[in-house]
Amino acid sequence: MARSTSQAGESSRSRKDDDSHRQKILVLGWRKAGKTSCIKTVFQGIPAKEVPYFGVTQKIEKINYDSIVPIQIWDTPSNFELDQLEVPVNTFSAVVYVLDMQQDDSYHESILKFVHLMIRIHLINPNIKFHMFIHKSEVLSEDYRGENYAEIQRTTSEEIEDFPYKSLPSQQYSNWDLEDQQTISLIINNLISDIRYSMTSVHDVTLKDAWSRVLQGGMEMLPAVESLLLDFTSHSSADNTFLFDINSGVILATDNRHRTDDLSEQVTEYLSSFLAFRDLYKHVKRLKSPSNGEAETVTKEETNVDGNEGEDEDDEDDNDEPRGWWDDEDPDEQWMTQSTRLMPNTTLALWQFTPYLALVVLLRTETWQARRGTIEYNLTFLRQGVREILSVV
Ligand SMILES: Nc1nc2c(ncn2[C@@H]2O[C@H](COP(=O)(O)OP(=O)(O)O)[C@@H](O)[C@H]2O)c(=O)[nH]1
Ligand SMILES: [Mg+2]
Repeated sequence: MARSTSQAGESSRSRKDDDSHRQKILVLGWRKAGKTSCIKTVFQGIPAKEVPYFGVTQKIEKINYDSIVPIQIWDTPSNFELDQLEVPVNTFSAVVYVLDMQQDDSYHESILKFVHLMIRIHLINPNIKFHMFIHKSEVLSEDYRGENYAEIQRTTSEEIEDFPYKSLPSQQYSNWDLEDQQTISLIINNLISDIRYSMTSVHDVTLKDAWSRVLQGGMEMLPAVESLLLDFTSHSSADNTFLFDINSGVILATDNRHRTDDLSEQVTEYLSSFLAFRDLYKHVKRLKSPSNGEAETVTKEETNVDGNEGEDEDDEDDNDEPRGWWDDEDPDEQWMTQSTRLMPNTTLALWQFTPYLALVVLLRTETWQARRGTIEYNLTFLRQGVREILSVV
C-alpha cells in the first residue's frame, strides 16, 4: 500500500506539485549499506525479500510520503558528496546515515565520513537532526551485535571529539568562532548528544521504530498529540495508546506512559500482522476525491463498530479553507475497528482513525469488556482533538 510518488499530494490541489511543504530527509551512507532498502521497505511497502534485487541507486531519488507530516526522503547514490546536492543543505530537517554493521573492516572509514558530513551540516544549520541506522543487525549474533553497536557509538563520539575544527575554512562558517575552545566544546557536546542511534534490520520491526524516531523528531505538534493521547488513555482506563501511520506501520505518537522499546516493537509487530490480513475482511469504498494522494480507497469494516464517529457537525465546506481528509468523510460511515485478546488479561483494540492513521489501545480485558462504550465515546473527542491539531498545521 505504498503511496505513490507522483500522486502524493495534499488536501489543496495547488500544493500538489510543490515540494516546499514537505519535510526533507537526506539519507546518506556507504555503498550497499542498505539505504534504499531502509526507505523502500517501509515507505513503499516493498517486501524485505525483494531487497537483494534492488539495483544500485544511480542518482538521487526523492520519495514522497504523506503522513501526519508530509515528507520527502532523498535516497542518494554511492560516492555521493554534499556538493552534489542541487539544493542548500539547509533545506533538510534531518539526516539519516545508514551504516552496515557487519562490515567491521570498513565501518571505521564510514564513521569518519559520517562525522565529517555531520560537522559540516551542523555548522551550516544546527537544527538539522542526525540519526544513525546501524543496519543489518539480524546478521550478527546477539553478543556480537551489542558489542558492535556500542563500539560504533564510542568511535563516533571519539571522532567528533578529535576532529580538527580549527582546520575548517573559517570564511565558510563565519557564524562560528572556530578558534575559540569553548565554542568547539559546545559543538562537540551538541553533536554527541544529538545523534540518535538505532539498530535496524529490514527483517524485523526495528527499522520501523527507527523511522518512528525520525518522523517524531520532525513533528512540531508531537507534544500536543501526546498529551491528547495521554488524556484519552487515562480517561479510558487504558494502559497505552499508540497513533500509527497505517501504510508504513510507523508509530507517530504514543502517550509515553510506562512505554518501553519492547512494548513499541510488540505493538508495531501486532499492527503489521493485523494489517497483513486486512484485505480479507475489508470492503473497500472509493472516495469521491482522495484527500491525501494515497490510494483512492479507505478500508472500512462492516462489523464490530458502534458507529459513533460521526461528529462532523461543524461543516467546513462553507469556507475557503483547504480541504482536509475529514471533508471527504461520510459521517455515517463506520470506521474499521478490531480487537484482539492477547492474553487472558490483555486486549489490544484498533481503530482506523483517519484514512491514514490508526489508533491502537492496549488495555485490560475486563476494562475493555466493561467500558467499551465509554472508550469509543472518548475516541470521538480524541479524533476531534487530533483533527484540530492537524488542521492548524
Ligand atoms: N542481511 C541484511 N541485508 C540487507 C538489509 N538491508 C539491505 N540489505 C542488503 O544490502 C544490500 C544493499 O542494499 P541497498 O539498499 O541497495 O543499499 P544502498 O546501496 O545503500 O542503497 C542488498 O543486497 C540488500 O539485500 C538488512 O537489513 N539485512
Ligand atoms: Mg541505493
